[in-house]
Amino acid sequence: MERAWWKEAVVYQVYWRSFLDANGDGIGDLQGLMLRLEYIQSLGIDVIWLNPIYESPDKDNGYDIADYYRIMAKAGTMEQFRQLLDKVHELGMKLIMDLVVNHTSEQHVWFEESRSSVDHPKRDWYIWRPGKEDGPPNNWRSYFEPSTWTYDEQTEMYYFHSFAKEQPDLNWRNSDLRQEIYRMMRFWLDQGIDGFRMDVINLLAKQEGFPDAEHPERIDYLGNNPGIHEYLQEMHREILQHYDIMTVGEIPFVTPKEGLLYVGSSRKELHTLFHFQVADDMPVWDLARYKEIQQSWYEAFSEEGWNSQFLNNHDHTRQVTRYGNDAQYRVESAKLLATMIHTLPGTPYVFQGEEIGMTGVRYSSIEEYQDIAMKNKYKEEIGKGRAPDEVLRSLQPLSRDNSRTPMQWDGSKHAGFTKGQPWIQVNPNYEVINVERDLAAKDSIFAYYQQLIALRKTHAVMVYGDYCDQSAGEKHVYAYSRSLDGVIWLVILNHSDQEQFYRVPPSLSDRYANARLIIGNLERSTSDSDVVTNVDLRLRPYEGLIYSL
Ligand code: TEU
Ligand code: CA
Repeated sequence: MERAWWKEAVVYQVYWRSFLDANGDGIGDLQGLMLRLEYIQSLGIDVIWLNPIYESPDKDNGYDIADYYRIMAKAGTMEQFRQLLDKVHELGMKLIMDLVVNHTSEQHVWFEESRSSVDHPKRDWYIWRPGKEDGPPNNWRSYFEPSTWTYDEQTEMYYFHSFAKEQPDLNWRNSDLRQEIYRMMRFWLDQGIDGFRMDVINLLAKQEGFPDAEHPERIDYLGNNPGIHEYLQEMHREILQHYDIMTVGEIPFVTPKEGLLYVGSSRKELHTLFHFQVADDMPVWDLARYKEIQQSWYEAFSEEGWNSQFLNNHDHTRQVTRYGNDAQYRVESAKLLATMIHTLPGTPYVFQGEEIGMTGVRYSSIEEYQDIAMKNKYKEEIGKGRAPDEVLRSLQPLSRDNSRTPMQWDGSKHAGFTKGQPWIQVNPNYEVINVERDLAAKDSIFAYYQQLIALRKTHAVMVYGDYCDQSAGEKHVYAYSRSLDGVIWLVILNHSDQEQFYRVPPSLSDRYANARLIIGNLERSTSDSDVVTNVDLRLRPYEGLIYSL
């Protein structure tokens, strides 16, 4: 496997509007991030991924862009951005930006022009179709609305949107549009940024003719359509190959085999991807499915291709709440999940606040929620006559706002996030869960992340080692080895709130007799006697261990 800096890196995702508010308007900003770069660096982070900061009416928190060349006032100014980028580099880190080119805001001047008349030269930059018998052109559902089509009176046609109606999709068949996007990418790369996280990049190509779907609720017809690889190869040829950057595509609805088509090095498209098999198939922890997913991606990427490891981001409920145990075993399970993410094959991501074990939130009324996906879905379900309370309860566990609450810096009002009124309510547990407390404690989640991340810097086996599942048939224990040039690491993870026994497989038991503990998430004294018999290891609830064999 070829070596590369973006394979060895650990990426930290900054959802800036919830990170730190420097000017007291209740919204995080670039100045706030600037003030905490040393904090991020102290964790051992190599790359920061910054969610969209471009000019936007903010219907979908910056994913509805009105001007790709300007920075939204809430975030700050271009001058501040340049300072930020310089300081990131001075501190030895890199910065990648969100690239949102499947759609723009309806307030982008391109869309205003496109909708103005059927003859406008930019008409074809978006997707327009006449309706059918008083209805939309087909039966597709969008991510955030019951239909992908919205009727526009000006020209009496429908436009297409994969997300909200305020986010019309661009027409990538138009080569002028593509060139304009490449020009914009060049602009940002020439500022010195280190790459892109590409928003729903596999949605760019649309199905020919927009046929009705048999299962409109699956929405998978939105992605991976013929033409997508030509677009990405063109983008690579024109732009990406000329820079030493990292590209990670957000790619929903892909199997490992399809995923390889986006990130296989011989394909000349992207470096790595986020797939959503875990997020989509596992509303709650499911060890058997998780192992299967890891195995199949590992096999698909054995020759070329590179995975990304994450369990949460700004769209998905915080991992300790969703996949760990955020009550009795919050600290233990947060560290357990970290041990896993940082030792599986692929580049690991840390979503802000994960490093102190921040949890999901349950607001008591729909008014406190801000997320457009949540609010639209709520309206739709109420419209069907369902009881408001029940709808609220059913949407809470996976609401995107679970991960968007302000970063909890300390125990003061609003968790030290802002001196004003936060744009979204702080999680009430901030007095117990906050950065100040974690930094003061030796055995904190933060300290554990520091150690794990430091290990990656000195042990190539963590990055490049061959992966092998060592826990076939186990119901609660996930164990796997990573091996490289004679070094073998064995990772053993108890994903349950009960004691478990793990039997080291015969093929490893000789070496296990001389095992050295690299790191564990619970205190372990020699009297705990690691080894119960020669090969049976007693694991406490949510215990995670890495041995060098
Ligand atoms: O998210 C796209 C999105 O909703 C999916 O990738 C989803 O997470 C996946 O299918 C798993 O179910 C991106 C942004 O991250 C999100 O915040 C934006 O709202 C959206 O695109 C539109 O730009
Ligand atoms: Ca602010």
